[in-house]
Amino acid sequence: MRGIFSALLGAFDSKGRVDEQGIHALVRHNIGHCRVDGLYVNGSTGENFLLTTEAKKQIFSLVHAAARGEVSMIAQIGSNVLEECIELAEYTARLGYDAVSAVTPFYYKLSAAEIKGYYQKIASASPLPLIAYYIPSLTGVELEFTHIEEILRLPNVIGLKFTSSNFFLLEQLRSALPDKLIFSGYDEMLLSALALDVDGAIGSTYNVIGHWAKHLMQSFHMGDYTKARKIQHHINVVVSRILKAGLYQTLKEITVLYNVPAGTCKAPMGPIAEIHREAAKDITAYMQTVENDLGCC
Ligand code: MN9
Repeated sequence: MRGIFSALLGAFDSKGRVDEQGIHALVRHNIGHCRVDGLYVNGSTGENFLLTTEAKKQIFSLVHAAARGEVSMIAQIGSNVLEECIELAEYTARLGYDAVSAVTPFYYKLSAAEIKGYYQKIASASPLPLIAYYIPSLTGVELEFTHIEEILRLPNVIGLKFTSSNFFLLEQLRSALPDKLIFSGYDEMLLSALALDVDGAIGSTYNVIGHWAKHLMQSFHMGDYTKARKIQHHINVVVSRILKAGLYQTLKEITVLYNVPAGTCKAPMGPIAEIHREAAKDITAYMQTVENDLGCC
């Protein structure tokens, strides 16, 4: 449960139905081409918060079958509905996932004690160990150091997916909790997070450049910081172009150029349009020049 994990993209048809072939192809591309160490399934990148419980189960099952036990698997089961969290934790445990992860509950302004109670209820009911998912930019939920620390010290909570640029907070958490797994969530900050001794990273761009992130991590651990900075720079060029055109649509369109039919996004997210297709072509050409230059990927 260390290293580079893709926050797996979802694959849907124009009616919003799960695209089974697309999911299968995405999983194989992540494992075969991007060589990721693991998959983080039904997170933000998987459009999880637009899905019915049935669609979530369908994706958990399809992804698990396509991965054939070759990589570590984390199931994001967090939701504002505690009964659903527990049902999905039990479901993914039966499928054979390695861990579950749960986003902080959002929308209602819950107190820190209520959020801790949410994690306590999931962790005590879940057959699988739990990784808390902190992403204040999307949930609007900001937690203080002591509150996150208390959550991570709950029984059966083994780690944190930290998608925040608050590296003051990240350093405090790492120092206080040396035995917990901490995954960095912003792909553009991977090198900075490695300097604070994270155990790995979970990100959306790893669906297309996970192999770059793996190479960055190896360079960092071998002490080649010049190389690590160079790879981070290339990752950041890709990230900024993808963000400018539209994150999930552009990522899917890049995978299409690698013969992965990742379908479209699920409404109310917009479909893939010309702007994403043009950006994908331009980014893929850039990726190829980088890979020739690095001679590594
Ligand atoms: O899983 C991802 N966050 C979201 C983490 O999708 C909201 C990141 O990988 C970002 O997409 C990426 C670009 O900012 O770092």
